[in-house]
Amino acid sequence: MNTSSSSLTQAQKAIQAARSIVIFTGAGMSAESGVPTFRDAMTGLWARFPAEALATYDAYIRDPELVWGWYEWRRSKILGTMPHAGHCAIAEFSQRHESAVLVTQNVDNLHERAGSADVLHLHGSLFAPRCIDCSQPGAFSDEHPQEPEGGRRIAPPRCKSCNGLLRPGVVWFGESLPQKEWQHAKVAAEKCDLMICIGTSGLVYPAAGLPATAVRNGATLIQINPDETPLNAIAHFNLHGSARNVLPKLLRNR
Ligand code: BJW
Ligand code: ZN
Repeated sequence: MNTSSSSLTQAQKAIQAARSIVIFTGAGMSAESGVPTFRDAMTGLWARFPAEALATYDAYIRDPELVWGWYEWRRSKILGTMPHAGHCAIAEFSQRHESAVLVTQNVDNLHERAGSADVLHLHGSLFAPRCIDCSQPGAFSDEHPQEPEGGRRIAPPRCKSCNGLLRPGVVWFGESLPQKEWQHAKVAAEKCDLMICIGTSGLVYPAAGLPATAVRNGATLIQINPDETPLNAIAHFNLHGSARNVLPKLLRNR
């Protein structure tokens, strides 16, 4: 971690003084568990396929087997990972600060597996497929699929009610965010006096607007990221380091 100990201490003091906290996470939160981010060069999930080829409804309708197979590969990869010390630090912190709101863009379930409850998933979940026609939820078996690196073509399962195609329960480009979660997150960002933003490139809207909303309403913004992002310009504390290294130190009980 190349965060100076003085900025870490100052950020800890800001957290101690805060009454209403939002923790906002992106793909970098799960990177050290072994889940690839989206935009990191070479390792990013879209290094081989452009986003439009996979993460849109049109792409799914054009080639359901390609898209479903890619998501099954990602689900199998995530099932083989574990939450890290940063996920656990957030879960423990939330138990001590019951009013803290955890908002994630991640479609993995690593926050929940670390013990966090009431996680607001803005971009859905890889574990909640639904029917494209009647929206009825589908279900996966308890088996852990073993998929080849990068995925293979797999025909999507059919809906038990109407025989429509099941789709991944994620939010694709051009789709609205789940309204209940989005409203809750927006109000929490407007009302909080401190937001901790971890591992997001801050490029995908409307979620990327939450930190600016918080700052506009007077909140202190702490960013944890090894790289620069557009949020560097508005954050009060830029802790340059990884989620697994910085979070346990930043959130430890004292
Ligand atoms: C570490 C680390 C470590 C690494 N520790 N950190 C023009 C202007 C404004 C908006 C738009 C526009 N054109 C189109 C739009 C709208 C579009 C959008 O924002 N596009 C932009 C890309 C320009 N948004 C939408 O379409 C949204 N819907 C919407 O707007 O609805 C209204 C509407 C309706 C009808 C028509 C049009 C609009 C929906 C967005 C859905 C996003 N979905 C995805 C895919 C989910 C499914 C899947 O998983 O496949 O969600 S996109 C992808 O990006 C995923 C992520 O949640 C999201 C954000 O990415 P994130 O988390 O920031 O990850 P990365 O990879 O970008 O960054 C990782 C960061 O971690 C980096 O900074 C690293 O440095 C850091 N890091 N290791 C800490 N160890
Ligand atoms: Zn159906």
